[in-house]
Amino acid sequence: MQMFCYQCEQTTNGSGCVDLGICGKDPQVAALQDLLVHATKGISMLAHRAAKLGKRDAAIDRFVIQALFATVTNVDFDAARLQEHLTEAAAMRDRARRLYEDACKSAGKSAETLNGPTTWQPKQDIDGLVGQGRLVAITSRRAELAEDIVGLQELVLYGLKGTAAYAEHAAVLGHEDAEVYAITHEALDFLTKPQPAVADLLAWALKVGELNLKVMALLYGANSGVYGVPTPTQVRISHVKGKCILVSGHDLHDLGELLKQTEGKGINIYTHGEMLPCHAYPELKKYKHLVGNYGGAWQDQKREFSQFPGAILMTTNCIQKPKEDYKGRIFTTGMVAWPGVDHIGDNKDFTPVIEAALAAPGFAEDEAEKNILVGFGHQAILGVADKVIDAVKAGKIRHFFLVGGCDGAELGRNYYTDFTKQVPDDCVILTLACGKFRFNKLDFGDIGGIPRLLDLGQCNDAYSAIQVASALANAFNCGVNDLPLSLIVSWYEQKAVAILLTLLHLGIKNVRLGPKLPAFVTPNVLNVLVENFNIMPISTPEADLAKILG
Ligand code: SF4
Ligand code: SF3
Repeated sequence: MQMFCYQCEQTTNGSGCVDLGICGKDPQVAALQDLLVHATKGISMLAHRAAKLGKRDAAIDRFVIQALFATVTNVDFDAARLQEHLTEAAAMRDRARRLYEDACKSAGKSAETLNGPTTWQPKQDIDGLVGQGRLVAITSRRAELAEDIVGLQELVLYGLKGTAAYAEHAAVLGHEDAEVYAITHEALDFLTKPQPAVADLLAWALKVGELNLKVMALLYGANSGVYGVPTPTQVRISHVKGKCILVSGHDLHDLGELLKQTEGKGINIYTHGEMLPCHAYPELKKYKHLVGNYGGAWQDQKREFSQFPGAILMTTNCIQKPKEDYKGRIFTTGMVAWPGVDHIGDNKDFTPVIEAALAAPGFAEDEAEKNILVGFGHQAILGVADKVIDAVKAGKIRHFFLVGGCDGAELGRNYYTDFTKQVPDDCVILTLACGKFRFNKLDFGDIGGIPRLLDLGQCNDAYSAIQVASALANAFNCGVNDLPLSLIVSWYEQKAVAILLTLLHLGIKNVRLGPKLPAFVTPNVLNVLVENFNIMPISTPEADLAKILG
């Protein structure tokens, strides 16, 4: 059986995974995910029309973002769980139909006759669902539509998927926004149009960027509202003696709940990957047993999880096929799933994780203490804005580089390490997301007390980067594109796509993107992006630095 997926950077041969995903997604799971996206479009066609008549339903809204999140790269590899989502999708679609029909009745209008994804009826077994999924895969549209159109449809969809993941993280903390759901439904409805125009697709791509900005702000409000404003914090990156749990992903709520449930149990909690910034949040760092950060970015997990002598909890994405030696002590929660791996449900009872940690040996002794500094969200940076602005005016800071985004396994990603090493001493590096693990343990020193490497946080804290850039532009009375600031972005999955669309929505130009350009961006679409935004691929650190710094 074959599949087609080109939604992430590591896609096979830079064109598409057809036999098996490099990520480990097989054709069966690929078809189920394609069907889930299709089903979600059907729900949104109805929910969008109901919303226009003033009716919404919280369960439908939430389901749609969860379903999109489940199809993000490295999230859900479990066919049985995807089957459950599909069964629920059919029920949600019926609920959305009733919502729309009731809304029509109240408004004295007759309901439109809708076809396509609104009429889908799920087959009863996985094989049947897989067959349905294959009929609605990207390949079915590729047979009918121009490659540019399909690529742009996917650009919009992938942006929505990334945005949905952030919206879900905010929602679990009780922060939701009806407009976010309304725009998501409208965008998914738009994606069902049979012959969309290129101009409309491009406009929707930017609109999804705008939506993502709103959602990242919502998530920043949720994270800092519940756990306090991040402040600069030293984080231990060497282990200490004792039993241990490693928490990976982006979900602060999961970490917060686990910290509560493990308090006084003699278990140390370590952050992994995108959880690193959590050490800067007052209501998380107050727990003494949140002892440090372990390991690097997601693609190193097989080696690092093998060596970690405790339990492991995956909260968002970037799970890889677990090795047998830790399969019994790794757990998933939220939208993440791997067949055969224990899943912690929405009640967030982490007892099995705690038991696995107690049964594992733990670290036998303390490792020599080593620390790194995190916690430079925009509120921390803007707290010393005067100092930063004075340093720029005095010529002590020549240039800012935002070097951030996702990490991945390819050799070409050494570019980001080499680039930061070659950034001259009178320049400041801002970073965010898991790409930072390529260089965040290097010593960059400081400029008059301002650290040369400022870690803004998770990928969603691109929101903070945007706030810092806007504040600097205000202070220097210029536009963001006129600042001595260059963006060197690495991408891997769909959250990075959402952030890229946000940057384009804001009119930010000259982004250098790597390690490779997205396979779904066709040459014609790339030309449009180059003309309007001067987006460009990375070349070599030497050449890029020379060009930027003149
Ligand atoms: Fe391939 Fe990436 Fe799709 Fe996985 S998510 S199947 S690696 S393109
Ligand atoms: Fe990393 Fe997966 Fe994208 Fe949040 S954790 S940035 S790759």
